[in-house]
Amino acid sequence: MSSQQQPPDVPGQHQYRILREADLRDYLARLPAIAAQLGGPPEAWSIGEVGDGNLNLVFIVKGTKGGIAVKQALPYVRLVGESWPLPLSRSHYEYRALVHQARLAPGLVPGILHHNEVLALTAMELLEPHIIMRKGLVAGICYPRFVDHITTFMARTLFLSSDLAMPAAQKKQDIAVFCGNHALCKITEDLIFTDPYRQAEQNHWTSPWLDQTAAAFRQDLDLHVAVSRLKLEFLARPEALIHGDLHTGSIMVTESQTRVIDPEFAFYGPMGFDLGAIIGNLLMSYLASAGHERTPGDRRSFEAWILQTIEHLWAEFSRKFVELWRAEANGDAYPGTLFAGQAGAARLEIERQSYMDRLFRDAVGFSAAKIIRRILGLAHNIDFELIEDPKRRAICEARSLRLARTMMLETPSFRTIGAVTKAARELRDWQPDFAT
Ligand code: SR1
Ligand code: MG
Repeated sequence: MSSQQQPPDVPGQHQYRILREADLRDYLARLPAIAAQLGGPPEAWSIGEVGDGNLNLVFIVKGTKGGIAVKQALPYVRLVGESWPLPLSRSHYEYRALVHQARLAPGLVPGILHHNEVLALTAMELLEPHIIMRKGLVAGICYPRFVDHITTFMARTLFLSSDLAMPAAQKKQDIAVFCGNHALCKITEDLIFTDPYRQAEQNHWTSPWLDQTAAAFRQDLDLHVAVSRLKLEFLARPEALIHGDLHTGSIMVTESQTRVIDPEFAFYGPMGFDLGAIIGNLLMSYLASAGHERTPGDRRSFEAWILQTIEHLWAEFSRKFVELWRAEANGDAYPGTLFAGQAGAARLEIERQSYMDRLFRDAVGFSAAKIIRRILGLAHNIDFELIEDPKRRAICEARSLRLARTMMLETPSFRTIGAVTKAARELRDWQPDFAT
């Protein structure tokens, strides 16, 4: 990684500017290692802006020898425009998080080639032929290695940045490194934990079919209490360095490889938020699937795979996390001296199970919040948006909202991941009133 290697001094280099393609070509041409990796004369490089996310520019640059991806933060939210300014510093936090994750979970994040703080720009390994996982799931593709990879990523990044693994002083220093990323946290605090439950200008949903449900969610005080408790967890529990936006659009896959991208929302927060993001997004993929059927039942085997994936995901995460706890408990939590001898070891093992049960409940609650925001809030997902017939889409969304509401209000009744998949399976063919 050559973040130190900056291009030779040229006018304007020390100022942020939004890079256009020609500008980027000149910039990259002045970075010898990158120019060599691309190969051929810079005039022959192909450069295309391919970003389809909500916040940034993403370029793919290809030369005669190879390609790279370049991400540049915009000073505003791309989805909304210049009326919603957003600090460029998110690029700094994303870079720090990528470095950290590469150390804790090697091979599961893209390699960094270059970072420029002023331009809020990072050049990365081009992931090819990987695709955004969400796109693959919409197409009904199964990913047999995904569970193993994502559970390794989550168990290692979460456990190894927690008080179970890190001495308190070191962890507090790390919290400080990321605590300036509060503007990105605020997006989550508003868009996930607040706006879907109140009148907010940018909320939207599949109208008119979901009008009543959206209104009911705005009146439902039990739901407001439940989501506010989750928000408080998000605000006040710096448990581990979380990715902060770990949905299926932040993962690139092939059948045999998985890479987690885009950790610009990273900060020290509750572990259950990352787990809930993955589980909630897989649940949406499952309940959106009926909307993508070309003939009735033609996606049943994909749907069975998704539910199995959700079950394996929790089981494997939990197994790997506890294994790390047994082997690498170098933190200040649960001091070994308090759990000496056979009796101590046995008691600690029981405590590990109760810790995992609490983490599971957190994940169930956060999953529900992630589902609700994608259907009633500002930023939706293609799992539902690509279902062209709006009534058909609304039926899939209504099933998901019903599941999410139950998960949020009756979290402790979901004692196992099997209870979650069972509830989702039972809603697969449920017909809301407006369906008939
Ligand atoms: C205004 S940003 C909306 C969403 O895009 C990102 O991917 C995050 O999920 C954020 O909540
Ligand atoms: Mg993103």
